[in-house]
Amino acid sequence: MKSIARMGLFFTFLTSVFAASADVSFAQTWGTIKGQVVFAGASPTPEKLKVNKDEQHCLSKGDILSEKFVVDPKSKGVRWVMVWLVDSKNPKAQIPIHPSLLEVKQKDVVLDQPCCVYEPHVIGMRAGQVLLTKNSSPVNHNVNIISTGNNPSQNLLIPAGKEIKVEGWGAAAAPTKIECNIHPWMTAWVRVFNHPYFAVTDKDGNFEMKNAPAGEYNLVTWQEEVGWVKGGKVGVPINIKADGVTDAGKIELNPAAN
Ligand SMILES: [Cu+2]
Repeated sequence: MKSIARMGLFFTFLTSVFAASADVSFAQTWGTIKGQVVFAGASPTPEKLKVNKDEQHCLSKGDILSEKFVVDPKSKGVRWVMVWLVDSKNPKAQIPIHPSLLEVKQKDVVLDQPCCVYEPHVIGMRAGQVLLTKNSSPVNHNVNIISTGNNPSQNLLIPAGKEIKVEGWGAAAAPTKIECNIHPWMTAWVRVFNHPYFAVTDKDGNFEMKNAPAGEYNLVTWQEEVGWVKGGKVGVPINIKADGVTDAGKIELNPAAN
């Protein structure tokens, strides 16, 4: 008799839990965010890097240019800037994730080095994804992964045509830097998130995030040379509209201001 009463209580509890979670999912709406990171002042002339190793291969597609500031002279857009959402009150809090994005469908994120430059130069990853470090070139490279905290720190030699999977990535406040010790001009950056609302700007400085939670959030912007671009590590407020596009506008990157 006692156990039946207990079971009854348990079912009442379960029903209320399901009702509560159904309410939450019903209330949550989603929208798209877009924006553009633009360079303040005159576009910098891309610096030609000193290539003094494996020149025949490394320079086979022309000079290698610095990726510290990749600015499109026409649009003023800055490439390789990382933009992401955080909770507006607590930057470390988990933010709601759209049901279609809960599962991480793509397991591997590729970092290649086809011609003495890491491609892509900046990577955003979700916790649990695997960094597939590839060397599709005819010369040896290494991938020196430098993380703080619990993320991987290892120096891997990747022979020509080979690849190595690097696992064990969790969300981290600090970026991971990647260097090649054979070709010291090669660098790449990785940031890892516990949600899918991050983007790396394209050649015109544009970014977009789809199915983001509607409501008050903060938008954080980071670039390898200047660091925090606007609002520091807590970012600036953004009110994400439901069922539409919220334009974050132009975010100015001004190296002189940092
Ligand atoms: Cu290399």
